[in-house]
Amino acid sequence: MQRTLSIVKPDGVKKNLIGELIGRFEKQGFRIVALKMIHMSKREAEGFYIVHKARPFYGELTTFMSEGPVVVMAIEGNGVIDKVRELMGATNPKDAAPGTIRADFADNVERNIVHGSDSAESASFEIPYFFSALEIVG
Ligand code: DAT
Ligand code: MG
Repeated sequence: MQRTLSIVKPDGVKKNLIGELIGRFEKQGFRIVALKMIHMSKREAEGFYIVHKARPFYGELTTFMSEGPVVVMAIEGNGVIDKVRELMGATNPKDAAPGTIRADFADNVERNIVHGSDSAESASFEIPYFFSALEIVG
């Protein structure tokens, strides 16, 4: 059984897509095992995206991720990491396959609605970044 970390980003929350995104994950048979709404500070967003520190878009990305509330969730299921990435679509909505979350709802590469861990290694950093063991249900 695998777990991934997903985020409804500030643009997704503003567009009232929280239920839409959770619904797409649940329809796959995955279980939400942790969930909360938070408004990250710039510093907290910088910590989450620390792997992208050297990228030219790091400043804009972390300003965007702290511009409003987000919904963070841990999702559990067989193959959930890759499946959530598939449901999200490519990082740039212009390249995202039809019917994916980003193709359906994202304005551009910087404001692309959703995050999902890209590997088991990433998930093992990202889930505990937001949730303690006590906040994740078995
Ligand atoms: P993903 O979110 O698909 O895992 P990523 O980890 O490469 O993509 O990048 C994290 C976020 O950073 C991405 O969702 C949006 C932003 N980003 C990525 N590439 C970008 C670019 N070329 N210009 C602006 N923002 C970018
Ligand atoms: Mg990524």
